[in-house]
Amino acid sequence: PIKALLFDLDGVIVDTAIFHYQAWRRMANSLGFDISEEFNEQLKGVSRTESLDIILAHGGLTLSDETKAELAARKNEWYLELVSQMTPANMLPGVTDFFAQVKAAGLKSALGSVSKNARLILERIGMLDDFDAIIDGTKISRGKPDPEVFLKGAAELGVQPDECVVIEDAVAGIEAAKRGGMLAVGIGEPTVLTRADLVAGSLAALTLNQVLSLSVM
Ligand code: B16
Ligand code: MG
Repeated sequence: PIKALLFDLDGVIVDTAIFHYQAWRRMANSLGFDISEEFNEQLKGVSRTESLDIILAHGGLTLSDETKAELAARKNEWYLELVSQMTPANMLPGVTDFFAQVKAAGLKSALGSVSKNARLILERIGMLDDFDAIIDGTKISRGKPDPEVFLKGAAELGVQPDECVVIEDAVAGIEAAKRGGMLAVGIGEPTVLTRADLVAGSLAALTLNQVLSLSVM
């Protein structure tokens, strides 16, 4: 039986991808090249340092570790300027209602995000107390598609991986769930999230019953 739901943050609960994109774009522009919104897709669910490597490769730049650390810090400052303006209005459609269903059903919930800013974002949108466990970028050493973030979530909740459903918008995140032996619900396009057990356009288009029926299929 399904005992717990593990939620990704960016793309499932809030749309911070647009802020990451704006901050990375500002950094790329400062180095003399540009990145498109389409290019930004591959950065979803990928850690800050890995994202920087992908962007620098795109711009054809090889930089020292010291310079890269400076760039990552500067990007994060620009990103946090945008995050500081967030309010509960930045929650994606359907989040509040879906969490009410999860609570009413007596299921556990955890956050599984590779972001080091996850707690700050949850605080901004008033959801810091809504999770039984929070696993973020400060608690893991490997980003998605490694299953570490979700396996730690299951362990902290005291449930087995096969009792968990991961809700994710990124290809890397669905892959992480599958490698961890968990069911996966994709938020996005079925043509993109091909490995998900079920795909919905948003949490507003998903019911808890649909998720729970995955375990008897
Ligand atoms: P930070 P998630 C991920 O969050 C984002 O999707 C990804 O674009 C970002 O680079 C990563 O967090 C690290 O974020 O720079 O704040 O530590 O989707 O796992 O919730
Ligand atoms: Mg995500």
